[in-house]
Amino acid sequence: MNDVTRIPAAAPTGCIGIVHLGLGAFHRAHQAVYLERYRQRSGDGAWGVCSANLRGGVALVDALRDAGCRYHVAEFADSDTATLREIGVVEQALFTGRDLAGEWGRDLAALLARMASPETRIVTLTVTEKGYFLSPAEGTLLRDDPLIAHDIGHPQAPRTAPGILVEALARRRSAGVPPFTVLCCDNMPNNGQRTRAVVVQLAACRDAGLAAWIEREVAFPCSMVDRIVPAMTAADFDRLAELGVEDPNAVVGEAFSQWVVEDDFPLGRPAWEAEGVEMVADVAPFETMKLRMLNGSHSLLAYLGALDDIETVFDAVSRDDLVALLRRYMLCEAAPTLAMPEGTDLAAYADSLLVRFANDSLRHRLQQIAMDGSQKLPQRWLHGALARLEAGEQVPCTALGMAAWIRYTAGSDLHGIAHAVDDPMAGTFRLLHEAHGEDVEGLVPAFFELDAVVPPALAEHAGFTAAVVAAYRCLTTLGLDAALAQLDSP
Ligand code: NAI
Ligand code: CS2
Repeated sequence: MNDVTRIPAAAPTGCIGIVHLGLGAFHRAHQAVYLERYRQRSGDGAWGVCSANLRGGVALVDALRDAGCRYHVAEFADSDTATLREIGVVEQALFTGRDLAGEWGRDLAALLARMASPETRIVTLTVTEKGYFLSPAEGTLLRDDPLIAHDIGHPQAPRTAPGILVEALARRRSAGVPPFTVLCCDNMPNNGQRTRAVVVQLAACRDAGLAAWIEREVAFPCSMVDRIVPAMTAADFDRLAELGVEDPNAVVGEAFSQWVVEDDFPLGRPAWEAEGVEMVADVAPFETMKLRMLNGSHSLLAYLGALDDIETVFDAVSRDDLVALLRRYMLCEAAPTLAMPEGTDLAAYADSLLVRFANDSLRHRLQQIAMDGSQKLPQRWLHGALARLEAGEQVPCTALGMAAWIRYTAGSDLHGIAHAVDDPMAGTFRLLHEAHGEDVEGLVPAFFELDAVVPPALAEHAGFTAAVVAAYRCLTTLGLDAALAQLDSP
């Protein structure tokens, strides 16, 4: 490592203007970094963060507390150039999930009190796509989910992110405190609107007046978030130790970072613009571009690569045939579905993504990206594929991706090596594979009947179903190389 820049944290202020739900790697490497840079540049100490884990991660919360809530972010431009940034803007860390003894809500009272306080003006979230308990295709609340059912029955002791938002807003309404702004930072289309929808639907299960108040009074701006932040590996911690950073709470990310936010903060916000945050009136074009081109490419690599024993994004884009697939998918199947501002160069954006994917300092495991496909694929592939098909075009790359995803959910790769299927619908997938076995003509349509994932209009497109069946057969009988080669001579 030839070029290392070290930046210490600004002094803590004890002022907490923001509560964050989902103290994961991305929050620590993205929103918290912008806030730390803002605090250091502006001297404005009002926007400290109280971060909470609602599900898992109690060890991280406690380790962060032991470290005075300070941790490090290593930003790698490449394997020779890094910025080591100490983060102090997280002023409090809480845990409200189920602990090792099976008890829920250790710090729930503290979190709800913090969110009900007039000092809290913004609540941000990175709880993963599944943390909103929405049907991925329709965006409707999953009322039958056991945790949502619990929160409907016990609204003052919520266990889900939507439940916590509703209870905190209810307390503010009762106390005459104006509502905080809710800023979703998860990879979902129209993420602010989808968060609003689930919060209002859940509130309506409790009190129609509260639901109407939330609908009328609470701002849910959308945002597009982008920084590749892989889950830490032992090799990452070793590399940081070589740089003199012994920190169990550290995270590693690429140097690139982008945040595009709808400017709708009735109680105010940090002047993020100085840190490069783009404040806009409408995030949708940026969000759709990123979800379909970056995340759609990631998911293609995840399922095709995982089936052929490829471990990381870097390993995958070391193969010319997979780079060719991504380029074709981005330019021929994703880009034509985007409505971008005049002058947007999508070919250049695609090239920039391929450069980022080839960052040799990140070990971004394909298995991590493959997680929660049922929650990701509608916005990454399926909405765009439907648009292309309705325009009379074909989507062979997406068809191959869908074939790979369906095969991936069987729980083994093409060489018979087992892998975990980490997805809220994993049980459903297992039943479908058991029911259909090698009968591809039955298996693919059965997956297409999962209307929580596959829009019915797409499932009814016989040409697409046939293309996925053919791709599945080729992939499973001839392997990845042949399936990729087949794309050019369907
Ligand atoms: P992570 O695994 O480090 O953290 C996941 C967080 O989500 C944890 O705080 C966990 O407690 C919480 N969570 C998971 N399921 C939940 C549930 N059902 N209810 C409440 N909380 C739940 O993952 P990471 O890297 O922080 O990513 C989190 C999200 O951030 C992603 O799902 C994505 O939406 C977004 N994101 C991630 C990027 C990355 O490169 N890691 C980049 C852009 C966005
Ligand atoms: C990845 C994203 O895990 C995944 O699904 O595709 O977390 C990706 O790293 C980010 O969206 C990049 O901004």
